[in-house]
Amino acid sequence: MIWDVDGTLAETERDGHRVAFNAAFAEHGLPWRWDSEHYGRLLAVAGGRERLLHDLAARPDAPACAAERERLARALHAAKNAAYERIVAAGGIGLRPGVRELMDECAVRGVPMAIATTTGQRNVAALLGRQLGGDWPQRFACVLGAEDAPRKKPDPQVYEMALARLGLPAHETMAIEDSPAGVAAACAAGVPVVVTRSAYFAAAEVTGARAVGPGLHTSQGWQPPLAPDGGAGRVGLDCLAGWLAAPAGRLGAPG
Ligand code: XBP
Ligand code: MG
Repeated sequence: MIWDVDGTLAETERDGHRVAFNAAFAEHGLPWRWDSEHYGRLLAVAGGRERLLHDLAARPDAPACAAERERLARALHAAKNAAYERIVAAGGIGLRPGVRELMDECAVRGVPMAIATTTGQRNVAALLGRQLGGDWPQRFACVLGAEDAPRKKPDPQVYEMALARLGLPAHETMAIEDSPAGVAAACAAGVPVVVTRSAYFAAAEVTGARAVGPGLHTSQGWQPPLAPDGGAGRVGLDCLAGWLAAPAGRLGAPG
């Protein structure tokens, strides 16, 4: 089971990374603030530093020189990550409903888990340490982030590395993702993927996912519809296995 982080394990973007970017701008005495809508548009660019550079390139009051923008983006990104760690360490962002239950089920049934994310290791550790406890790394066979896979999603690098570390062929794994870039990355590595829609990608077109739905906590609103699950009322390993047995499709509309 290969987990994406931002948007999938937790709704980290709007109330975490975005707020932290704004704190970094303020710390640097910059007047810029990203509102929720603007940040939603910027999420088309994967990677916080890359996102920042993309925004700076369009700002008339940002440094005109590309090397200077690079320097500024590095400093702001470091300040953003420090602010993000503070937000999640304070418990400001919980796991999405159903995530913990599926992780626990994986543990009970001996299904190895991996993390494959575009964000950095420290951000993952801050979130999961707070939400799962200090022994959280023991739950995962590998945790791969920006430092391990510098080519960001939709590049399949992080998924290819996860397969190598798990020592499994792609068809024996699956990914849980929330964004079109994440789905594209998993698909390009041959990893079957199920989408739990996050706030920012609630209506995004998703191509190649085995199933798309509102979250792991519910058996309602999934496309294709959930097979009877014995009354658990959530998405468990048996439901996921049923979807994986079906061919990939084009599941665009929100379920
Ligand atoms: C989502 C991203 C990340 C985060 C910010 O990653 O694109 O860039 O928005 O984190 P995923 P950084 O969905 O793959 O977990 O600033 O550390 O990049
Ligand atoms: Mg994501």
